[in-house]
Amino acid sequence: MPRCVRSEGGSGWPERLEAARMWTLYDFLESGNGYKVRLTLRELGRPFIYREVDILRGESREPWFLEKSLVGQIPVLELDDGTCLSESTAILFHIAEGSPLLPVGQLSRTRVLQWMCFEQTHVDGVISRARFRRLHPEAIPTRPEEFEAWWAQGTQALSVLSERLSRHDYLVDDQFSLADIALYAYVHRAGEGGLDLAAFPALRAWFARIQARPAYLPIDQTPA
Ligand SMILES: N[C@@H](CCC(=O)N[C@@H](CS)C(=O)NCC(=O)O)C(=O)O
Repeated sequence: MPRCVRSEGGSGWPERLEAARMWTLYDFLESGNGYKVRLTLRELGRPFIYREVDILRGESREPWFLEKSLVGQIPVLELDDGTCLSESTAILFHIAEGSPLLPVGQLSRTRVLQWMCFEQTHVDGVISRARFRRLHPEAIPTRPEEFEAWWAQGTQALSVLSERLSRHDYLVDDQFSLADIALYAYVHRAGEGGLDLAAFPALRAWFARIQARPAYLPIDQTPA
């Protein structure tokens, strides 16, 4: 696991002292993967330093950031001892241990992980990709048939989620958990990727339940 070199984020000693006490999240505001970590830290009531990394201009591939993330991707959570964690699923599991967001029962924990794996397979790289390419058409040229494939696969994923959420308030054990955070992050913005959420009232009701939580923070709002 890479250890972080504190070469960025302030040169004065008071800032370095502050950074030594606080966790730092390296993130990109519109990223759903980063947003999962932001929402989880808020739910846990854990203060953190938010550090924007401009992935559009390649900042995530600069040497200082590659010391924190071997693959050059956000999110990265730098712990107070300099340890850097990558991959949103792993970060969420690490920080939520012992909290109500991660159930203790073996089967319930496995169900949480199951939904998070579902997200990485059927939502991230599908809905997230359609969204990114629509929001930034200049970044990577996209053929119409690529969008068609993402919309078909993404709609299938929305149907699977909707089937569960038309019968239950939350994804696992009717309790809000990491699974809900992980899936909510990209699914509630699926419309930006060109997917139609109108046909999924159970998903929209689930969005409203999550948005009513006291710790909620919209994806486009920089953490204070
Ligand atoms: N599986 C990873 C995916 C991380 C990822 O795709 N990060 C994107 C932003 S959402 C990124 O950093 N892209 C910039 C790049 O690849 O250069 C996770 O869940 O954290």
